[in-house]
Amino acid sequence: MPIPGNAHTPLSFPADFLLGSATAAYQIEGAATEDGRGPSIWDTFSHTPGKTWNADTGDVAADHYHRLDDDLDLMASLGLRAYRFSLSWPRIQPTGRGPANPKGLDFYSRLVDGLLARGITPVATLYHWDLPQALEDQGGWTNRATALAFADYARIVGEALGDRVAIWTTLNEPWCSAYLGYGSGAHAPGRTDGAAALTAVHHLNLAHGLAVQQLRAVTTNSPQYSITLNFHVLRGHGDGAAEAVRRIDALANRAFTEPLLRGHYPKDLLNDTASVTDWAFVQDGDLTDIYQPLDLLGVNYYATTAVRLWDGTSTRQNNDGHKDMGGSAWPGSPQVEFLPQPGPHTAMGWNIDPDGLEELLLDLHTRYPEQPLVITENGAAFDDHLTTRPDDTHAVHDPERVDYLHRHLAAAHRALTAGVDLRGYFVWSLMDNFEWGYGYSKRFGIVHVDYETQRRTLKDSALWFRELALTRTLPPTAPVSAPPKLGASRG
Ligand code: GCO
Repeated sequence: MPIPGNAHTPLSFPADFLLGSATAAYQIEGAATEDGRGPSIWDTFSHTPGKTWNADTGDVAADHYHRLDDDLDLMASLGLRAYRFSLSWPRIQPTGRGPANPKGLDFYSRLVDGLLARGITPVATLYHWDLPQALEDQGGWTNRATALAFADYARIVGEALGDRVAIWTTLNEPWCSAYLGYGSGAHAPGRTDGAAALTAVHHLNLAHGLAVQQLRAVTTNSPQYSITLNFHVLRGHGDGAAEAVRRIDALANRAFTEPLLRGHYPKDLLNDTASVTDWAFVQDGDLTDIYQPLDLLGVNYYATTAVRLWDGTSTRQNNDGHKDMGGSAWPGSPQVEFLPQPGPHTAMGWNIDPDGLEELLLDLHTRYPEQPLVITENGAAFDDHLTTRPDDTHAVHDPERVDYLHRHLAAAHRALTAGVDLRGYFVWSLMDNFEWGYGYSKRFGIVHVDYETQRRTLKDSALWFRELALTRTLPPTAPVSAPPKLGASRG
């Protein structure tokens, strides 16, 4: 049988389907103390010994802040139709409150103008985890005031860019901000308190709802509004499989989708977590604020998660795909354990399961049939090797990444064909970057970054993605070996 999408059965995406790439401010920008930027929780965390691989920080990262024009040209050379980036809150409000820093806003204004000048649709995320440290010092996402401050920040950004940004995303993966940041301790600010994590869940949901309202009030170009969630696609094992799946689905998925898209918290979530918190932080009117119509729901997908009910005697397994920093990302559900999964795996140790993406899209379409979806992240880290050609140009042959992307795009296409209202696909990531707790040890880019020289080199996956973006048809998976016509290696 031919592989779907090969030369025999080309798979085409609709003319208005957004094919782009994604990044996040702290992961690529660098310039951490320049032009008035204040410290974020990720500056503090990464500078704390033992928190990141090799004590890596985002101080320089991919130096995107200083290489904006070259990076914009790079995107154009890849034929990208859309670019998903995030804004650094502490670049715009150094302490998370007060007047805007004009230099911070100016950077993003130039970015948006540069995208539009190259025919690339700007997709802006307000928050990809870099909370101003000054707000964390007052409790961070456990403090309701942070949600109100976020609404002010949204208004400032909306007033500055609300005539040009096409798609606004309030938050990226609030699951990570809440449960990894305040529960497991794997992410900044590194707290390990289950009640704090659930409090953060609610304040993040509230921040989203308030921000959408602020953006709506000030934007002038009829943009689309969205939030991006990292869904857990669950595989249940053993006798209590259904119960294990239900509990983790409530904490990881429905704790966000139900308030955002249905205006209430799931009853089973409140019951499961009753020994941890009474949810008194949910105030009258909050759910009305949170429940805002969304034009798009952003879906991030990398791998599946395997769970079963722990028998209480053997050593509890904790293979949930994130660094173990002592705390639990699963408040109220210590009876669920996370199992290792069969390969193949990426360099993150995450299993490769494209069917999980198709299932997720179909499941969301069934649960929320009115809701258009967009894949805002999908991609893979592999151990890439830079090779030098005889003519001194460089290449990275990454057939595993091409294969990963191909299979996931084919899965997305199957969902589209089955009737899912899927509007686009953004590969994570445009370029190698600071992979949070893993520092620079994991490379997710379709463009290779040499961190010594900041030279950019298109990997074979970038050339493959360019063909996809230009033709809107899945190209064959065979590794691209011919030297690229444009920008193979950028200094
Ligand atoms: C996330 C974030 C990205 C990551 C990527 C790979 O999903 O964790 O949005 O910032 O870098 O997902 O882990």
